[in-house]
Amino acid sequence: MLLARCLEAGRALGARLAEPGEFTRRAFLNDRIDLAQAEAVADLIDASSEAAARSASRSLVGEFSGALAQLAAQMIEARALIEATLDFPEEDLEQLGTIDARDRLARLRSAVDEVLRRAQLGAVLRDGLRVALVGAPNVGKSSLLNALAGQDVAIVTAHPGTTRDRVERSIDIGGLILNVIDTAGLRATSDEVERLGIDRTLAAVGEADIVLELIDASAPGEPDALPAWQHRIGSHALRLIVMNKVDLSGQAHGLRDGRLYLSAKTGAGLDSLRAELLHRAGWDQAPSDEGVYLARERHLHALARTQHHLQAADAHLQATAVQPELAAEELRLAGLALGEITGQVTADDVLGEIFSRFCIGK
Ligand SMILES: Nc1nc2c(ncn2[C@@H]2O[C@H](COP(=O)(O)OP(=O)(O)OP(=O)(O)O)[C@@H](O)[C@H]2O)c(=O)[nH]1
Ligand SMILES: [Mg+2]
Repeated sequence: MLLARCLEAGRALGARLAEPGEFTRRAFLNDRIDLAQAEAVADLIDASSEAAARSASRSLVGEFSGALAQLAAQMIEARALIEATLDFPEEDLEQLGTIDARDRLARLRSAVDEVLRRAQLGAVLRDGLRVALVGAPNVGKSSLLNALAGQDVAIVTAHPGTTRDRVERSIDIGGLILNVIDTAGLRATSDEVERLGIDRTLAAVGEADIVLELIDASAPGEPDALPAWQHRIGSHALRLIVMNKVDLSGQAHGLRDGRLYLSAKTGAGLDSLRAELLHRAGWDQAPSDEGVYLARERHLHALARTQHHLQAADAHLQATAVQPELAAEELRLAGLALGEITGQVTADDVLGEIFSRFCIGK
């Protein structure tokens, strides 16, 4: 109440409420921070895990921007070298320059690769991965969700067809956020509610980054024919078969022949599943969140375009058809693509889009 009165009094005196992200935007427009740092402010506020928060604060102090600045400087050097051969087109100088430039380009490209790799890991850290639990009724999907979450999130019963709505829970495993989606078991059914649930399952499969296909290891033979669902899996998605209920089947738990054997009931094999998920996400190659850039989709696209132009530049320096002027132009375009990340060259509408997602007062 008091706060509202204060605001009212302020407004009566001519003040206005700040727009979303207005303070950060001003810092950016006054060159105190670059765009990647400005985005890191929002990422820090929204961070969904401790690792994400640590990574965002490192971007905020300029770690990501510093790596980009180094790439930009190398790019300018390479371009200067190539342009020099244009000014002095004597035969040997051109040859020498081309060899040196290709060398530099190769180094530059692997440096961009490395930044892109860290940014891709960071994108996972930022947004998490969507994991869908899919399988026939009663195989233990809800039990597995509960076991991973460490609490009873979804209803478990011995009755097939228990889950109808999709149940979602965000779970932190070793700093990686998994949005695990439990779904209705797949089977042919005449029950309308269950059928609607199955439609949701199919939608969840389409959105997933990782599909865990559960099979009851204690039930002999394959389950009855499930409705076709495999074609719903996205092209980028990973698929892992999980054999559940090993406490009943008597099999050992762990990873074998690409299948993960576990018991959602006793918890045996859960650690192997977590380790495998981290591995599949590429997360075990990152020694820690250190050196991972909390990148956004926008950054990944810009880096991919940078990479594309560098590749084109290299093609123009190939011995059979050396065209240094085209190579220099590609390097210039690569620099522009990279500059979009830090906001050296960014259209106003992109800025509007970025800052409008901030909360007011930041
Ligand atoms: N012994 C044993 N029982 C399990 C295990 N996992 C699940 N169950 C039992 O299997 C039954 C079905 O488990 P749910 O987790 O509800 O299975 P669901 O796949 O979600 O089933 P729907 O929601 O009907 O599709 C329950 O009685 C569970 O207690 C396991 O690893 N071992
Ligand atoms: Mg269930």
